[in-house]
Amino acid sequence: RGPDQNSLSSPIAKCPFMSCSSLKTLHSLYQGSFPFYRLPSEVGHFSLDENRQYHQDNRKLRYYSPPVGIRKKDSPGWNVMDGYESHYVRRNEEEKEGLLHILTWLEKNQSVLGTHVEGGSKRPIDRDFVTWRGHLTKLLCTPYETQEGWLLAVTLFKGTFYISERETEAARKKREERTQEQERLMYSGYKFESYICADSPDRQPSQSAVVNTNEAYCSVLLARLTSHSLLISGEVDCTDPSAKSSIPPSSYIELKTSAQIRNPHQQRSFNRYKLLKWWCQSFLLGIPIIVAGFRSQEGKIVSLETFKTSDIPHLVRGERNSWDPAVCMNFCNKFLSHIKAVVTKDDPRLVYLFAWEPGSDVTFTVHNDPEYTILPSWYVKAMN
Ligand code: 0WD
Ligand code: CA
Repeated sequence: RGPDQNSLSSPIAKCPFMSCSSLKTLHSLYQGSFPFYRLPSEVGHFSLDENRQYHQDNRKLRYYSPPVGIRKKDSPGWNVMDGYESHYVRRNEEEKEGLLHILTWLEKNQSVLGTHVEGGSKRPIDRDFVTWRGHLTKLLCTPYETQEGWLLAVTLFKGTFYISERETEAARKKREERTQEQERLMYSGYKFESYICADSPDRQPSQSAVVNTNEAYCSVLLARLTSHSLLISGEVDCTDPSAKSSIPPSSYIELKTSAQIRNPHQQRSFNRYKLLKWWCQSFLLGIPIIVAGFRSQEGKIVSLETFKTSDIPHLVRGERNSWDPAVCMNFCNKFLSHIKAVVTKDDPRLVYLFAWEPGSDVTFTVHNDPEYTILPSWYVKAMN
């Protein structure tokens, strides 16, 4: 079988120095001081309703409403399996939305982000990178990840790099072969949110409402990592009406569930794997607080714990086999520079597909097959 007629061979792959086409991920290579990261500022938001329809408002923002009088480590006893059979509407995971909702927001908010011509360049979206926060979380975790690889598709269009994840074969297989037990665990995370969040600041959480994973509130933020300007969007669980600052993202709270920790081994594993992901995810958006519900084997929340995102690196520092937030950010910084070096053709139909598997370097291939396209034609038209 001959080579794929629709795939272009990459000019960089012909480079005599093979190292210039791949990027190493070994964590020891990224030690050093913490790179400059400008705390994100919110420029907008949107909501996805129960039918996954986009709305240019905050109708799906929820309000943090913990049980009154509950003290640290109290046991609320919530049954997070309640309603799994009867009150659960699941998003269709076969439908790959890619950057759809971010692009919709960009199309409706061009005026917020257009180039100031005196700056020289004329970009319709005056940012270097546009992506989901979840994609950056994966990048930040890469130097410490030993299980799951990733595929990130990148297109350079009118001076902005768009990064969109593609599901790997392994991830698809894992999703299709999820056990009932895993499905129930996923549900429990959403159910936990419904016990602690209200739909409006003057109401109480509803314990009997349907859990519908189509619904989401997403914040859109501007951030900067060294020389890379970013536009990131991420799903936000709730806002705290009693927060000291009502200005997002500092009023936002991330909610998490995790298995109850019963021994030092479980504590080490929690610090090494869970806290790494939790920190990366919330740090990227500037979310200051993570509220965790720990569940028993019977599916009850047995304790609540509040983490300050900025404290997490101190909690894990000095532990054997620990992780270092500077390594995460330095790797991400280098990867974004690598994209700028590799993705040089400004063409909305061209996709540079970066692939990584644990134990290997990041490599890439170039594609112009429509099957790979990440920017829909309506978006390209709107920006032209
Ligand atoms: O198309 C894709 N491959 C992806 C789409 C991958 C990642 C995200 N998304 C979309 C989702 O549809 C979701 O609306 O982006 C939105 C969330 O973006 P994000 O904030 O960048 O994603 P992430 O940080 O990975 O996840 C935040 C929350 C999760 O909370 P927990 O506490 O479990 O981390 O978004 C939810 C989930 O509640 N979430 C999703 N919801 C529906 N479909 C998905 C998904 N694929 N991924 C995460
Ligand atoms: Ca969450």
